[in-house]
Amino acid sequence: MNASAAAPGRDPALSYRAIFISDLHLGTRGCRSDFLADFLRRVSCEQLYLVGDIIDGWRLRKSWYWDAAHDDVLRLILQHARRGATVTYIPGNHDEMFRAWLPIGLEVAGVKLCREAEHTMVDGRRLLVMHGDEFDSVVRYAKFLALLGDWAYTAALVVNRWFNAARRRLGYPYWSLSAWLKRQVKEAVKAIDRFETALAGEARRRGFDGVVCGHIHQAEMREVGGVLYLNDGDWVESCTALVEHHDGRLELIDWADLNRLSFFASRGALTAQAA
Ligand SMILES: [Mn+2]
Repeated sequence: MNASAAAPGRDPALSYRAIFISDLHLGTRGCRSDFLADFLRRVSCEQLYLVGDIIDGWRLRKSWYWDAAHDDVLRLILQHARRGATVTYIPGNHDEMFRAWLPIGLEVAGVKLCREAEHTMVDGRRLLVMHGDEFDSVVRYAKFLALLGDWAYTAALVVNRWFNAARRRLGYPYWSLSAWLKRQVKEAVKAIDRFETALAGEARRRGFDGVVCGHIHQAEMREVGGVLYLNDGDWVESCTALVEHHDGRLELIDWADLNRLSFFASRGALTAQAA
């Protein structure tokens, strides 16, 4: 069954058995909803997994950003469901308000809400599908710290500019932000490694052949301790999706790179052209 492949606008070369996307962060300015809508418009699939942080609820409470492309994304996801794709929505930590609905087994407009899912590949291998924040001790044990982290990152860059302007006036040398960032990157690499090891370990313990997750905005496809570690990335810092081809091949798709889309391109340019 693959009726959606014949639908107008769909590219037959972009027909997949399964598509995994996460960390869209709809409702924020950071979401590349224009690129995402382009992706969702052109692909077709039998199974679509939304692996968390789809709608950004934390920010939703403070500020809210929504444009036509954000509407398109929701409309296109529902369209995939209507055309026969099995759509599974696994809430993440930014859309954890949906986790309250998990016990009743909610299904809305063909979109099924689950805490985690199991995906069986065409060759029979079983993948555990989860967002992954369960293994992020900072987010899990101190939401306050995580919120602060988010805010602090943006603030740090602004502060640095003022800080160095003041230092210059007082005759002090420039305090290197790049050195500081390098230290942060080193720590981040270590954190990513711990995250990957934890997720792969969970899959192995529970007898799965691999794990599909998101959360850390770092697309990856590799073997960790004998199981597959598959991270589908994000649609904020990069525009990536994990797909399973009809023949069972797994692939990480970098949509911006594949289509030579520029992150500096103005929003709406793509939407206008596709409309
Ligand atoms: Mn997350």
